[in-house]
Amino acid sequence: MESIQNYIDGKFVRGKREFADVNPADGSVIAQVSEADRDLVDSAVQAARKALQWEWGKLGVRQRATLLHKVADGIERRFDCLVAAEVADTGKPISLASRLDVPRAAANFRVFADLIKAAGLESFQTETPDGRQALNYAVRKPLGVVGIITPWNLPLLLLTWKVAPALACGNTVVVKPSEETPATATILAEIMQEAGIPSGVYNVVHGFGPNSAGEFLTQHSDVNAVTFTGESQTGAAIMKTVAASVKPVSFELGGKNAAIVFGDCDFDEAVSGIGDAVFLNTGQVCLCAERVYVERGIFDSFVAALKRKAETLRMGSPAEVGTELGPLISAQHREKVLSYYRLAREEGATVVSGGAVPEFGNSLDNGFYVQPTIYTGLPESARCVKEEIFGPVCHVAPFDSEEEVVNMANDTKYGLAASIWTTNLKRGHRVAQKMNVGITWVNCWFLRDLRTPFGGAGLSGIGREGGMHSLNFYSGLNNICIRL
Ligand code: NAD
Ligand code: 6OH
Repeated sequence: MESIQNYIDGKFVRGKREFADVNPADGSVIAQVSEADRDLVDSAVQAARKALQWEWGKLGVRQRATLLHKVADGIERRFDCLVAAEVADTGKPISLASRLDVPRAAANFRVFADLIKAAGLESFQTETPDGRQALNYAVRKPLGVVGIITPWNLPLLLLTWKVAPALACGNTVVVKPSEETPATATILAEIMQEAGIPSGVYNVVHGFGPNSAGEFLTQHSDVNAVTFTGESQTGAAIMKTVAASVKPVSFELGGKNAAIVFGDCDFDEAVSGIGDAVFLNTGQVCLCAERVYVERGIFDSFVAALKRKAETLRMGSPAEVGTELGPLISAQHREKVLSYYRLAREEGATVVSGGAVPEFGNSLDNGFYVQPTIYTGLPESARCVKEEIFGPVCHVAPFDSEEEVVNMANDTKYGLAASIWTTNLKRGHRVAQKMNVGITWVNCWFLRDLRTPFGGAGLSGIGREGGMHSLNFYSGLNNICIRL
């Protein structure tokens, strides 16, 4: 049985306790994972502190950027191994891990390595009241040790989305990947070693949240900032923990995203795009659409076309090239999604498609699959329309006017993403600008330029990452004012 260990100060380290890493496609145990207790988390933070003061702290921006490109080279060299590990841990189709997760991990290192070299400094020439001049300029400094806590849905992609800019800015990091998906963060440790990243710069501690590695990391007084992607409730718990020491936080949290389809949309493009927005990664992307609003004139034909799309998705073994839909991440998460499938019926939904557990007649029956599911007929106040389910499921509702649909889309405590489908670009711009979210797509979904701001409003998060927004979060600015 494979064992997955913590990575502290350049060494792989066992903890006192272990937990199982389970393959969600068939319930088999892939590996035993070493859990980091409070002492191991402390060693990881101390190693990161030391590296900050010595090896890493002494490198210039260009040297750091060169090393980050070597990490990207290493990710590309280990492409097959990373894809296999991500597929086994998450159950996502191999086609998705190969086209999105792993290439994007390498791209994260390249983009932030290049960006930090190009990043300028603010400066202002100031006239003083006595008629003289002063020069202000700001210098960028690392925050120190950054604690990085990530979820299981896009494990390596979301981890590197934070590790790359944090290191580019000269910080050192302690990462706590999700307990469900510990493998790729650990392979990345080997890649860091091979690339010549000094010991202590990238540390990995494994474990759970409360009373385990996640909480120990956020409680640690020598961690200077915390960046977190995951559930809104977890974000709230972390915020409480870090409040005592007033650490900067960046939170990318949950969503209950709307897709708005106008009667003048390119119908096939909208069905295909919304099919992805609802079902990609078995609906386990924070940006997925769980609320679809369709203009009444095309409502019936749109629902019928989305149903055809859902029912022709190839569900099966994630390791097979043609598979489009894998399992959910865990038995526990499947129970949560199925509880919403039951609730939808209790709330009076019409089940257009799915709503149950599929049967394969082989080992996949031990996996955590659910059918892709479409509901109609719920009131906007229903819990299934208000709460994040995080599965391959949506509710489709009709609308009659632009004003009505803008109000429905914005009537949520979340505010992560929206998509608008129309061939009237004037309307596309107008409606997009009314969305209370961090990201709005028009005639596309999940089309991401890594330089653009990423984050959410309300329960969907605090702050923005992406491009210069990441560099600004992961660095402290010291403004220097010189009397001339
Ligand atoms: P989660 O909040 O359960 O766990 C995320 C991480 O936090 C895990 O590593 C977990 O061990 C850790 N954790 C849990 N409790 C903790 C605590 N008290 N202190 C410190 N760490 C703790 O989220 P998940 O189930 O892994 O991921 C799914 C959720 O993430 C969904 O809500 C989804 O919308 C959200 N998400 C958001 C984004 C985004 O960018 N906005 C991206 C991906 C996922
Ligand atoms: C959340 O589940 C997905 C976030 C994705 C990104 O930040 C991205 O740009 O790929």
